[in-house]
Amino acid sequence: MFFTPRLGWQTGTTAERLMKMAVERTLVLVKPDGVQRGLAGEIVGRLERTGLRIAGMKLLQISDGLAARHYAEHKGKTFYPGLVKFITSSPVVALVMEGPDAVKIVRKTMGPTRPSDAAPGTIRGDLGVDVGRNL
Ligand code: 3AN
Repeated sequence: MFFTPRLGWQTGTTAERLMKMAVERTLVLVKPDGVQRGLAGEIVGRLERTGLRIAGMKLLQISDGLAARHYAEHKGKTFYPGLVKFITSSPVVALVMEGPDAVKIVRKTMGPTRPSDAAPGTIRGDLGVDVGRNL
């Protein structure tokens, strides 16, 4: 027997397949624009309705140091200073979503980084404004 919130109790070969699937955890930040626009509940709700489990969640003021570590891969890019300034400008909602294939499921639910590339039905496709304010 194997349980996931997405699929419920599974037995037999399905359970064996699920047990072999890595249960992943992924960090999600609802950025300052999402919190200020009053969309935190909507975004968390959409992620929760995928069937993934909220393993942790808190309202967090990101420091310059934490922003630098989190966005280290973008250091040197033209948008980096603006990105750090924006992410540290007011609180974010930080959450950890957990479940089989959590990384892929969260990415699909959020949509691509650029809202103009994001399909309707995704968080960014429905609610995102531009790449610098993509929730
Ligand atoms: P995602 O948020 O989809 O995981 P990342 O990690 O590649 O995307 O980028 C982090 C953040 O950097 C994005 N959420 C976005 O706000 C900003 N960003 C990424 N690419 C650009 C860009 N070309 N111009 C401006 N901001 C960008």
